[in-house]
Amino acid sequence: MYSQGLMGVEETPGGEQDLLDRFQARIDAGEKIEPNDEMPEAYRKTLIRQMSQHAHSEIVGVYPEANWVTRAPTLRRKLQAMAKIQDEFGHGLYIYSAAETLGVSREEMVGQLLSGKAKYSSVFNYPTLNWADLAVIGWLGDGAAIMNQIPLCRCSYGPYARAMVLVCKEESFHQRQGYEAMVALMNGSPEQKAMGQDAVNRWWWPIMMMFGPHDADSPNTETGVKWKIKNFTNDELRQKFIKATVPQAKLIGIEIPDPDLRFNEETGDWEHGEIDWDEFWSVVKGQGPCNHDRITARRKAHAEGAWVLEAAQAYAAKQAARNAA
Ligand code: BYC
Repeated sequence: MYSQGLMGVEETPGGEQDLLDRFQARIDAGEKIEPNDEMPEAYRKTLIRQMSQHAHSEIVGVYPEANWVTRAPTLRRKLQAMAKIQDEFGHGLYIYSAAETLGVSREEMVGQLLSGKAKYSSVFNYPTLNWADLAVIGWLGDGAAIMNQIPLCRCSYGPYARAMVLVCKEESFHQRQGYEAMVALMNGSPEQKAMGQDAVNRWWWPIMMMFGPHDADSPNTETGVKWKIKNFTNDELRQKFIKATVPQAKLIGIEIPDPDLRFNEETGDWEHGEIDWDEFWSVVKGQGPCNHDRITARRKAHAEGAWVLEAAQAYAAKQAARNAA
C-alpha cells in the first residue's frame, strides 16, 4: 500500500511495484523524502515507530538523571545536569514534532507511552545509585546515543534528519560533560575512583543493549537499511561504540567489565562477551528494575501538567475567536 504523504493512501491498481521502484530509486540516489511526498505505507509506519520510540526515550531518559539534580556535588555540576535535562526534553519535543509530519498526533504517541504500549530505550529502566552514575550516563549513555544518532542526520526522511543535526550537537556536549565528570572522579580519592569503576560496571551492559538485538535477531534492520532510515546495523554501531570507548576508558584508568573483550588483529574489530539477551527482552517487555517507576512518574507528570495544556488551549481558542471577530 502506498501513501501520498499526508494526503492519504493512494491505490494504484497494478502500479504499486512501479511506485515502490520509483521510491527506492529516490532513496538510492540519496534524495530526501519530505512530508508531502509519496511514500510506501510501510516506510511511514516504520518511521512513526522509530521516531516515536526515540522521542519517548529522550523524555523518559531524563528521569534517571533528574534524581541527582538536587544532590549534584557542586553548583557547576548542578547547572550542567539541569542544562542537559532541559536539552533532552527539547529533543523529545523536537522529534515528536518531526513525527507529526507523518500524520500521527502527539496525543496519540504520548497516549501509547502512558498506556505502556510504546517502547522506549531499555537503558533508562536502571537505577542511578550515586553521582558517578550521572557521569557514566553522560560519557557512555550519550556516547552510545551519538554513535546511533550521527548517521540519523543522513537518514532519508528530511524532518528526522534535520532534527538530528541539532540533537547531535547537544548530545556531543552531554557526552563531553559526562567524560569530564568521569575524569574528575578518576583523578580523585581512591573512594571516588572506586565509585567511577562501580558505575561503569553497572552500566556497561545496559549501554551495550541500547544498540538493540544482534542483526540476525533484528526484524527491522533489513528494511531500515534498505530505506536508509538506518545507515548502519545494530552490530555495526555497537562495534563503532566499543572502538571509540576503549581508548577513552584506558586513558582514565577504567576497566571495561567484560573479560572476553579482545581486539582481533585480523578483522580489526573488538570481540566482546555475549550480552544477556534474556535480561534485555525482560526489560523491553516492562520487567526491568525501574520500568514501573518510570511510567508511574511519567503518568503523574502528565496528569499534574494537564492544566498547563488546558490553559494554553483556552488561550489559543480565545485568540482565534478574537481574530475571527
Ligand atoms: N530498548 O529490529 P530492531 C538518548 C526494540 S535516548 C528498547 O533492531 P530497530 C538519551 C525495537 O524497537 C536515544 N527497545 O529495531 C536521552 C523493536 O521493537 P518494535 C534513544 C528496543 O528499530 C536521555 C525490537 O526491539 N535512541 O539519547 O531497527 C539521556 C527489535 O529491534 C531496543 C533512539 O531511539 C532498546 N535498546 O532498531 C541520555 C535512536 N533495541 O518497535 C541519552 C533511534 C531494540 O518492532 N532508534 N528495541 O516493537 C533506533 O536507532 C532504532 O530504533 C534502534 C532499534 C537501534 C533502537
